[in-house]
Amino acid sequence: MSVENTDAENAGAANATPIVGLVMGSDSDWPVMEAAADALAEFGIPFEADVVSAHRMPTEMIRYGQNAHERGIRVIIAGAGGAAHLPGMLASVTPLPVIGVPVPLKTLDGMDSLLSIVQMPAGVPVATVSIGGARNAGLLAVRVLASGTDELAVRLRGQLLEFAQELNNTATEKG
Ligand code: RP5
Repeated sequence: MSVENTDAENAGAANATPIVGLVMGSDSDWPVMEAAADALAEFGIPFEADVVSAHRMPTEMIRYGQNAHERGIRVIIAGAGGAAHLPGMLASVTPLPVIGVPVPLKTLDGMDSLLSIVQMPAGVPVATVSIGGARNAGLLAVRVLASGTDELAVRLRGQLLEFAQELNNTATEKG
């Protein structure tokens, strides 16, 4: 199931094969996860956005994790709230790097989501960003893709350096 979106999705990368899988437990996670989509779009990264609930559609979720790399996906960003097992479950069946986004719900301010995602046992790594930190998840995915020496990596490294410079300039202006 695709998330109904967005101006951001695949901006600058229309019709390209997705290389980032952006998934979430529910379409109610989209207002938080959209920031990851925006970051990917800023760097022209082709991505797909889907709802792949670990407990409502476990078979599809496992299939997604098992097949993603064969479809050309290179990084998975997974967001979920509450008992947020989606990132860890995906990490258990994929060889790809998984970046987990704890989505804050009304109760517990997202602490439940954070602890569910961050406390993975050794051997099943999930790179966890802050509560609601979807933008950093998108930027971290860009950095993963910017490693190596292929054309994409070189282009992304150049963009990341410009991006860092802009951040520094903004910080200097603010004093
Ligand atoms: C989690 O339950 C989802 O990731 C979402 O954060 C939360 C609530 O889902 P809905 O009841 O809004 O579909 O699995």
